[in-house]
Order: sequence, then structure tokens, then C-alpha cells
Amino acid sequence: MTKPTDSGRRRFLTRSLMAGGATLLAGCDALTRSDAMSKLFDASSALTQQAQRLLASRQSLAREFTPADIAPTFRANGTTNPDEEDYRKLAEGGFRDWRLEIGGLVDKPQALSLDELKTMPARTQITRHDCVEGWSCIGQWKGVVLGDLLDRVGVRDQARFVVFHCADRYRGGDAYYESLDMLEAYHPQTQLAYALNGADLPIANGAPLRLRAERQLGYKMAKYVMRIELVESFTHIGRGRGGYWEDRGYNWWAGI
Ligand SMILES: Nc1nc2c(c(=O)[nH]1)N[C@H]1C(S)=C(S)[C@@H](COP(=O)(O)O)O[C@H]1N2
Ligand SMILES: [Mo]
Repeated sequence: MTKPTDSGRRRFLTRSLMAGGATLLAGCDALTRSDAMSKLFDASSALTQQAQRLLASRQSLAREFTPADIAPTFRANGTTNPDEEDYRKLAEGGFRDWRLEIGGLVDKPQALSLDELKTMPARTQITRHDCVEGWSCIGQWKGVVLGDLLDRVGVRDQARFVVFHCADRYRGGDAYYESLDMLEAYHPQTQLAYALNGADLPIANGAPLRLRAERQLGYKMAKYVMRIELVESFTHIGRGRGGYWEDRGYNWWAGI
């Protein structure tokens, strides 16, 4: 069996990404199955997670855009207004009583208020959100780098995944949740955002706090995050596949 060389694979992916990039337009766009886009999708599905990892090293960043690229309104999808009673109460109080709980395989479990999170160093990034349903949208996010938060609580050696538990039950059914591995969790653009386009994060987009994992598809980016849990395995959570949509057949690895 001949294995493509790393540089060959890199050239292939770079070319595909550039082809995809050529179809970029400002704002929220339907991702049409143009030639270039098909190539991009084919490239990512043909590459295994391991191959993507070889190419997309720990340091490789998702593309960042300029303020001129920001969509006038950032589209909302999935749950856009959780009707769970606990969440409604928190929202009515301006999220003053909301606390982000961080526990599981950590040395110092914590419960942090929004104000406390806002005193930590923040990162601002203008990125493109790609939803698997076929649309994309560019927005500016500001929040706490997840890696900083993980360092603050002290991740234990056995921890392999970070699980995000959300406030909403999607369409009144099961609780929304998601998970990342440690590599993605410590990526410099992976953040817990509390602001969108210079304003408080709207409820429609996940207030008070939502995950941004910029190298992943939209469904990975948990909104309405209430609790973060460090685990060795996620088989005991939900239906055991690492996320609400993963439990319904989507890939756990959603790298783009
Ligand atoms: N808690 C929660 N997070 C969620 C969802 C959801 O329904 N509930 N939908 C996901 C999907 S499919 C997408 S595309 C994005 C949408 O984010 P937006 O509403 O900011 O566009 O959130 C993701 N995170
Ligand atoms: Mo999505």
C-alpha cells in the first residue's frame, strides 16, 4: 500500500481549502454544492481523523476574518429560546445567578459567575460558523480561552474529554450536550464566548455562555453551557456517543 506523503496530503488539503475559500461571501450564505465546495467536503470526508490531525497540527488556526466580513445579523439555529424553567429564571435575572460549574476529573472544582469569567484574559476572533445543514455565517466572538479555564481548575491525568452540559432539552426531548477531546479543548481558538459582535451574547445564540470550537462544525458548539465535566469516557452520558447529534448519527469528529 502506498501512503501519500505528509507534504502531498498537505498540498491536497491546502488546494481544497483554497478552492473552498474562493466561494466565501460576506455574511450568512447558503453553502451551495458548487464544485469548489464539493471538493472541500470530499476532501474532508476522504481524510480520516488521523490524517486531518497530521495536517491540522495543534497550532493550526481556523481562518479569521475582518470586521467588514461580519454578517449584519448572526443567524441562530437549533434551540433559540430555551423554555426550561430554571433557565428562564436565570435569564430574567440577567444571568446574575448563573454559575458555570466545572467538575469531574479536576483538582479544584469551581462555580464561576459571568463577572468572574469576564475578569479572565479574553480573546476576540472573527470566524465563520459552518452548519451541517448548509449555511455559514461570519461573526465576532469574545470570551475566555477554554485552555485557560482548564488550567485554572487543574485537569487530572485521566481526563480525556471535556463535556459541555447545556440548559436546553432540544425540542423538549433530551438535554443538549457536546464533547471535545483535550487537543481540541486546548486549541488557542477554542473559547467560551459571552459576547457576539461587540454586545452581550443574545439568548438566540446561547446566552450567557457558548462554546466556540472554530475548527469544528456548528453542532459541536454547545450553547447555554451550564456545566463542564472532565471525563475519561463519555459512554455513560446521554446515549453514549459524545453529543446530542452524535447520539442521532452525526460524526463525533466534525473537523472542517
Ligand atoms: N445547547 C444547544 N447548543 C447548540 C444547538 C442547540 O440546539 N442547543 N444547536 C447547534 C447547532 S446545529 C448549530 S449550527 C449552532 C447554532 O448556533 P447559533 O444559534 O449561534 O447560530 O449551535 C449548536 N449548539
Ligand atoms: Mo448546525
